[in-house]
Amino acid sequence: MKITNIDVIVTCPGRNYVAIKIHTDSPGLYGVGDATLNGRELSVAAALRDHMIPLLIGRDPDQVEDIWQMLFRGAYWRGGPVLMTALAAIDMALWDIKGKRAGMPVYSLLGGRTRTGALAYTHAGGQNFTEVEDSVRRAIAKGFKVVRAQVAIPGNVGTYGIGGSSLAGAAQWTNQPAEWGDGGPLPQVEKWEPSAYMRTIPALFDHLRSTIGFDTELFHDVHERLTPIQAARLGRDLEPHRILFLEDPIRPEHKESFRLIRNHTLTPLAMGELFHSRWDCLPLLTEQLIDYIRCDIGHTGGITEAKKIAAIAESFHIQTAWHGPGDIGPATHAANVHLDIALANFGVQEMVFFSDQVHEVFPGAPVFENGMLNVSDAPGLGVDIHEDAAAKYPYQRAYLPTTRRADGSVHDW
Ligand code: KDG
Ligand code: MG
Repeated sequence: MKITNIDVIVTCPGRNYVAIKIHTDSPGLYGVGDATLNGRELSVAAALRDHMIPLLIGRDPDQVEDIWQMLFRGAYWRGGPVLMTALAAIDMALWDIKGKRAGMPVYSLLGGRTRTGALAYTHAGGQNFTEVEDSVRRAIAKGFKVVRAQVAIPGNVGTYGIGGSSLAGAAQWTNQPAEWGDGGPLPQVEKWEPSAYMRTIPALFDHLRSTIGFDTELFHDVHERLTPIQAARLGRDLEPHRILFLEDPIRPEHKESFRLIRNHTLTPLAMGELFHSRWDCLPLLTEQLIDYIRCDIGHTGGITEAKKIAAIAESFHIQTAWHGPGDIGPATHAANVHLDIALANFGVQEMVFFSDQVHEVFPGAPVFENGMLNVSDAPGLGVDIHEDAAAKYPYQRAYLPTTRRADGSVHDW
């Protein structure tokens, strides 16, 4: 069997997505992959079209590992979000083809089902503690057993994640207008200061635990904004609230900084959405510095790399919590769930409810029921792409917000 051609499809059904379709010389057999990198969509599309796709025409789509190695090591230049997102898309589409050829869902190829579904979490947020409490209660009423909680920080502008909306395509960060440059909208600029944040988050969880109780798992995403000692302090202050984990407490570059946090708190830690390979994860896994590894499969080279990361994590008692926001496409969400229901050391899965427009373009996303996500038994990943529908929604340039401190200096968003 041979790869005959690969389409790159850029579409904006509410937000931008990039998808690929790998065609084969077997009539009607193709694979679908997600190549979406929020705010850098066209860079990934160019890497695919200009550099990777020409290398793949005529190759045997069965050779997933060999193609992965060729595109990663064989290219000499390797790693980083753009190339690893492009590689992930190809990898996912090849697994999709493999499953369709075998007549099996991808989770069967990964070893088969180990659980009835993937425990899922959603996002709750609000301007104040009561709004967050209401948002958590709505999530519980929908069936969620695990909820992430974020609240507006007094004095800050445009706090991350407080929209509380898990509807992909909904503008999640609309509390500040985007600036306009000559070429169209530029990023929103948010303002963030640590001391109010450090006081507010433990108070939020005081409120939530005293109103909601301890039966629902709650946790918080710091979004890489603290220094290690601030993160250690926050982790310690949150110990009485028994959160599931503190997500992404520090920026991703110096992994060994987690030693300091770990030495000071029993609050479980999660990290990974800004990692791009298993080597980024290694120090955190081998030194047992975190409890949940939450790489984005769509930015880390796909299923082939994720199963290796999960295997290393399993050896060190670390569970998976793959990144699953609205800014990655349904094929990555499906890949997440295929892994979740096959892996021994799955922990929890982030999810969103896609809009009708997204379902129109990409039918077959995982389904949420009773607190869990599941995929169908359709062969492959189970996600398709309707090109006619995609063509109705042309790409629109968009940026993630940026963050500055009160003195105007750049901080991590
Ligand atoms: O594009 C950025 C988002 O993927 C990220 O902000 C979402 O932190 C995130 C999360 O945990 O879902
Ligand atoms: Mg996050």
